[in-house]
Amino acid sequence: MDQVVEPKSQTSSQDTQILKSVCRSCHGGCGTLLHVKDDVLVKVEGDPDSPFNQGRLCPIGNAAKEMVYHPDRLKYPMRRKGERGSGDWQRISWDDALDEIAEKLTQTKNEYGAEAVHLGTGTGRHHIRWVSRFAYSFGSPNWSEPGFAQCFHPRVNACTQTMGDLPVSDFLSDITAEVICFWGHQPLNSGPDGETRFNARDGLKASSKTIVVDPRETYLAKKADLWLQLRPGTDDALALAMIHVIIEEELQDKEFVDNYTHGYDELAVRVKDMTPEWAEEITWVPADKIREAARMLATIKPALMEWGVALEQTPNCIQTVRAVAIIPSITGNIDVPGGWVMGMHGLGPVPSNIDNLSEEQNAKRLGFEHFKMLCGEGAALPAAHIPTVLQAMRTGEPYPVKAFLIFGNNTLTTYGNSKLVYESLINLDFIVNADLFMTPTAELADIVLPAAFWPEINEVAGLPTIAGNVICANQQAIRTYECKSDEEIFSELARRLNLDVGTETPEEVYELQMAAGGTGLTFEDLKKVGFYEVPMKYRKYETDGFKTPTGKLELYSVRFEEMGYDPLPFYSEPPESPVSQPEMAKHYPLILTTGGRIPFFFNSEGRQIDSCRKGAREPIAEIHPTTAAKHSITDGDWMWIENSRGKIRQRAKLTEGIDPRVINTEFGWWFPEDPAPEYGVWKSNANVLTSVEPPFDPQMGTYQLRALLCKVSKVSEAEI
Ligand SMILES: Nc1nc2c(c(=O)[nH]1)N[C@H]1C(S)=C(S)[C@@H](COP(=O)(O)OP(=O)(O)OC[C@H]3O[C@@H](n4cnc5c(=O)[nH]c(N)nc54)[C@H](O)[C@@H]3O)O[C@H]1N2
Ligand SMILES: Nc1nc2c(c(=O)[nH]1)N[C@H]1C(S)=C(S)[C@@H](COP(=O)(O)OP(=O)(O)OC[C@H]3O[C@@H](n4cnc5c(=O)[nH]c(N)nc54)[C@H](O)[C@@H]3O)O[C@H]1N2
Ligand code: SF4
Ligand SMILES: [Mo]
Repeated sequence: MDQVVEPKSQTSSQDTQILKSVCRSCHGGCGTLLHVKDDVLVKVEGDPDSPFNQGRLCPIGNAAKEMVYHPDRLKYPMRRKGERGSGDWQRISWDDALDEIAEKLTQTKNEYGAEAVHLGTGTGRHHIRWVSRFAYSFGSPNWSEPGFAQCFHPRVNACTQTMGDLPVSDFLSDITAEVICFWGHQPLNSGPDGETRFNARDGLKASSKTIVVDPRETYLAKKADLWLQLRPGTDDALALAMIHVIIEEELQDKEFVDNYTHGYDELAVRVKDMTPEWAEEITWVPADKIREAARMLATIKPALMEWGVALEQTPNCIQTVRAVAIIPSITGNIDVPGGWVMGMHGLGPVPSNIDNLSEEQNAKRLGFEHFKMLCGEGAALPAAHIPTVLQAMRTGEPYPVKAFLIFGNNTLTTYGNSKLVYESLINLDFIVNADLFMTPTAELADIVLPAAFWPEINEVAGLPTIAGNVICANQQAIRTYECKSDEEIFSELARRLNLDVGTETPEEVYELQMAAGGTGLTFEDLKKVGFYEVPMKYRKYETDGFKTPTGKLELYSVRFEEMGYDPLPFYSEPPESPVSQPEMAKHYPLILTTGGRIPFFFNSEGRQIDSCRKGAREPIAEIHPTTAAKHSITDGDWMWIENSRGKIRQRAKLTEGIDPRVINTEFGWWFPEDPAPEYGVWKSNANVLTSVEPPFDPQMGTYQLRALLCKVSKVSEAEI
C-alpha cells in the first residue's frame, strides 16, 4: 500500500476537533469533515480531499447536523402500552428492551422455528449486511430489503452471473467518458448506487455527448444530445433493438467479442427480428433515434452506461438489465478507463454467517424454490421474497412468520402495495423497529429502538458499493441521548441470545473486512486518513478472464441456463399495461410510473427536516397539459391518482415533458406533522397504488413499482 500520510485538513484548531468521515445519507459516500467541540457536532462540511465530492455536499448531506439534533429524534428505547398502533409509548431501559427482544425471539423460535422471525432493513444502509448476518446467526433464512429485488441487486446478480462482477462507472480516472447514456437514471439528483451526484455531475460536464432514456424530460434529458422518451416498462425492447442495430451494422468491437465473450452468434439470432421499427411500436421511441443512440454508443469511445433503478422495478427486470449490459459489453467499453470497470475490492464483505444455516434451513427462505437469483444459488447475498413474506405474515402460508425486526425501513411507505403491507404487519405477534425517527411503521411496533445516525458511529465502507475502489472510514464524532448503532444492537443481542456466531463487536468485524481487502491498512489506519483509493487496474480480463463458467463475458449465460432460465435476453410486455390489460385500461387509461428521485429527500426520509422540506414542501405528480385539461386540472391543483388498489393525492405539475398517456408520481411521502399514529401515510403514498401481485420476475421475484395503470381526477374543494 501507499504510505499513510496525515492530510492537512485533519489538523485541529485549539479545542475543536476535526474528524474525517464519510456521509452515509445516501448510497454515495461524500467525504466529510466533522467539527466537534465539547462533545457537540458544531459543523459538517465536505472534505476537499475526497475523490467523490471535492468538498461539496448536497442538500441532504448538508442537513446532517440538523438530522442529528432534530428534536423529534428517537431518544430512548420505548415499549408500546396500548393496542398495536395506538401511539401510546413508555420509556424503557436498553437492558429491558434487549432482554424482552431476546425472550420473544427465543419463544418464537421454540414455538414456530427460527424462520418465523423475519429481519427487515432499508436500502444500502451502513448496517445492511449486519441484518442478514444477524438473521443467519440466529438461524432464520429470512430477511428482506425493499430494494433488493426492486433495486440494484438485479444488476449485481445478473452481472455477477454473466460477467463475474458488477461493473461500475469509472468516474475517478483522468480519462473521462466521451459519451454517457443515462438510462432510467438521474444521478445528479440521486447520488446513485455507491457513487455520488458530484462525480456524475463532473462526468456530464466532461463528456462530449449524452443520451437519456427516460419517459420524462428531466434536467438531464433537457441537456442531452439525444432523449429517448420511451413508454415506461419497455426498456427491454429498446435495448434489444439497439443490440440489433450494433450487430446488423457490424459496429461491435470485434477483437473483444471474438476473444472475450461467449454466445455472440446466439445473441445475433435472438435479436435478428428485433428491428428499431419493431421496437418503435412497443416503446414509442422513433426508429431513427434508436439507430442513432446505438451508433453513438458503439462508435464513440469511451462510452459509459449510467443505468438506474427504473430498469429494475418491472417483472422482466433481470432480462432488461442483461439487455442493457450487453450494449457496453459488445462495444468494448468494459474495464477500460472512462467506461465500465470491475471493482478493486479493497474491503472484504461483512461475514454473512450464512454457513450457520443448515442446507435444510437455508432452503426454507421464503421464495427459495422460485426465485433463485434473489433467494438462492444465483444471488450474491440471498434475501427473502417480499410478497411471499407478506403472505406468510397474513395467512401463515407456506409457514407462519410471527416476528418482524425492522432496522431502518419505513415498510408502510416503501414496500409495494402499502395497504397489504399494513394488513400483514398488524397480524404479527411481535415487531421491533430501530429508526432515527418515529414513523408510521414504527408506530406499529411493540418496541422502538433509537438508532444512531452516521456522524454518531464508527463504520467502514467500500465504494462504489460492491466495487470497493475507495475504502472510507466513518468516525464517531458524538452521541445523542441513548442512541446505539445498529451494528452495536446486533452484537449485543447476539450475545444476549448466547448465539454461537455473530457476537463480535463492530470494530472486530471492521478489522476482518479490512484484512480481507488486502490493502494492508487497519481500520485504525483508515480513520487517520479518512479514505484510501485502491490503485485501479484496467483490462483485468486479459490476465484473469471473467469469473464465469466459460471464463468469458457471457452474452449467452451458462449459469442462467443451468438454473432453468433463458440464457439470452428477451422482451416481455409489462403485465399491467394498455396492451396486456385492455379491459382494465378502459377504467384506468393512463400509465403510472413512480419514484423518480428528488434532490431533497432520501426515499421516505427527511420530511421533518426543515431545510429539506423547504426544497419540496408537498408531493408532486407530473401530467401533460392536454390530459390535465380533460379533467379540468390546472397547475398546482391537488389531483387524485387512482387504480384498483387505491387512491392518493399529489399536487399536479403540468409539463409538456411527459407523454399525455403517462403520469409520474413521487414516492416515500408521509407527513410527520400530521397526527400520530398514521402521520398521513395514506394521503399521498405512491405505494398505495403499486402491486405485489404476480407475475414476478421469474429469476428475481421483482414486483411492480413502475409501468402500472391509473386514472386521475381533480380533488374538489370539499374533499380538501
Ligand atoms: N413506489 C415506489 N416505491 C419504491 C421505490 C420507487 O421508486 N417507487 N423505490 C424502492 C427502492 S429502490 C428502495 S431502495 C426502497 C427504499 O426503502 P427504505 O430503505 O425503506 O427507505 P428509506 O426511507 O431510505 O429508509 C427507511 C428508514 O430508515 C431510517 N434510517 C436512516 N438511517 C438509519 C440508520 O442508520 N439506522 C436505522 N435503524 N434507521 C435508519 C430512516 O429514518 C427511514 O425511516 O424503496 C422502494 N420503494
Ligand atoms: N436524493 C435522493 N437520492 C437517492 C434516493 C432518493 O430518494 N433521493 N434514493 C436512492 C435509491 S434507493 C435509489 S435506488 C437510487 C435511484 O436513483 P435513480 O436510479 O436515479 O432512479 P430514479 O430517480 O428513481 O429514476 C430514474 C429515472 O427513471 C425514470 N423512469 C421512470 N420509469 C421509467 C421506465 O420505465 N424506464 C426508464 N428508462 N426510465 C423510467 C424516471 O422518470 C427518473 O427520471 O437513488 C438513491 N439516491
Ligand atoms: S450525495 Fe449522498 S453522500 Fe453526498 S452529500 Fe449528498 S447525501 Fe451525502
Ligand atoms: Mo433503491
